Amino acid sequence: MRAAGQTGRMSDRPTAVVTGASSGIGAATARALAEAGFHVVLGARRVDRLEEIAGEIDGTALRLDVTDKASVAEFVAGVPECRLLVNNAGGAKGLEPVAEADEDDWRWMYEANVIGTLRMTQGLLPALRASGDGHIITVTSIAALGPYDNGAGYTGAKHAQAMLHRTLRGELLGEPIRLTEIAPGMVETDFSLVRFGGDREKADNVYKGLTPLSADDVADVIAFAATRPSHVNLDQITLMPRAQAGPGRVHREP
Ligand code: 8X3
Repeated sequence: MRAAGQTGRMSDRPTAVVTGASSGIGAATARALAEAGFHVVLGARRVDRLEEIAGEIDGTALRLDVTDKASVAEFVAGVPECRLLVNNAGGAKGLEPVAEADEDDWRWMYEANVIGTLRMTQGLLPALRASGDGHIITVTSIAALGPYDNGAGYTGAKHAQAMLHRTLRGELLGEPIRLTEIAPGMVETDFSLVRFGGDREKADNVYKGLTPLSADDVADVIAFAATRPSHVNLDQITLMPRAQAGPGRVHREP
């Protein structure tokens, strides 16, 4: 991999910001990027978890709630330099048909996935520009590629997040900023536990009878995209377990 070397004020290493870094794909990405030579600024609400990971990888832990405008402003003020932004924070709540969908769940999904990505991107764009070699990686989902039954709140939010990200590819053309969308399928993290409001059995059933992706599998791909030469833009990467052919299309061993 290309060594990610450039001098910055926060560290001798280039700075990467990872949102939602206290667990799952975010935590694994923070570790993988540190391994690739970045100084990682980890953002999430659970600061104790962040500090643990930051301690392991010589990174920086900063409290961040992407659904709160003031929290994002405070976070951004603590990041004077940034070469890479990984928009990872977000998630799903609920899995109901539209007829029964919960308005508060939908509101949260739009706030976390869409407005959160908008705020982080707006906040760090000046620093990404100033780096002279910026990169925005947004973790969307296969839910950003088409609809699936009972998923309209999440697929709608992920489509909107993806449109924000993909629109930037054109708007920033000519500037030294790359854009990569990562669209994972089934990844075994807290994702389903959050989606089902803490129902462990329901969450475990999602991954039963197949080998899902791990957070590390996704983090590997993110680190790969981040360490290509500056003129190489990986626009969109979709990754799923071998046993998955699309949303809800899986092969399970008995
Ligand atoms: C998670 C993948 O298929 O549950 O983003 O929507 S899926």
